[in-house]
Amino acid sequence: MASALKNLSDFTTENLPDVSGKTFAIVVSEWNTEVTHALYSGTYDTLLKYGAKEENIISTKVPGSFELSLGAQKMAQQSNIDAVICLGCVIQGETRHFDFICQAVADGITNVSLKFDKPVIFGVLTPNTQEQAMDRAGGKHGNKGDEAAITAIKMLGLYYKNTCKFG
Ligand code: DLZ
Repeated sequence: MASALKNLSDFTTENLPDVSGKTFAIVVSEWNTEVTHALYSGTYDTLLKYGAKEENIISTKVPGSFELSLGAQKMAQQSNIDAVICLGCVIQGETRHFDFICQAVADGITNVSLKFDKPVIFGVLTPNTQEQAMDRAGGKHGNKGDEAAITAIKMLGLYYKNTCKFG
């Protein structure tokens, strides 16, 4: 399984752009709060660790992951916001809600990102169980919130650097 090979909190941090003047919005789903709060802590701390300023991080809640797209749109349309990070956790259940919500939020977030030409990051866990969720929200597989923060920072590099070194 991929998660056995890769920890969500392991990433390369070479050549990160300077984000000390960039503004981040974090949109957090209230469903599965224990998980989403842990994701939020990971995101917030990682943003600070890699150069973002506390005063440049805006946080807002939405009721569930389905609402993340609209929350992201409200943030992305503000000209002072440079990147948006969406955090949620949809646990596989016996209803078809899982498929509808996951598809909707993935499509919605992608659309917002393309429409506003800004990084809008998919920090949504889609595990089978609560235990798997916690393993990825600061547990044995790291924290998807950390990964979401570093992804936002790396994507901002696309806008502010025009060269890229591989290898
Ligand atoms: C309804 C629902 C269900 C069944 N499961 C989850 C979930 O696991 N994670 C999550 O973030 N939200 C869930 N929701 C709520 C929906 O995202 C949404 O808030 C409601 O359908 C109202 O639009």
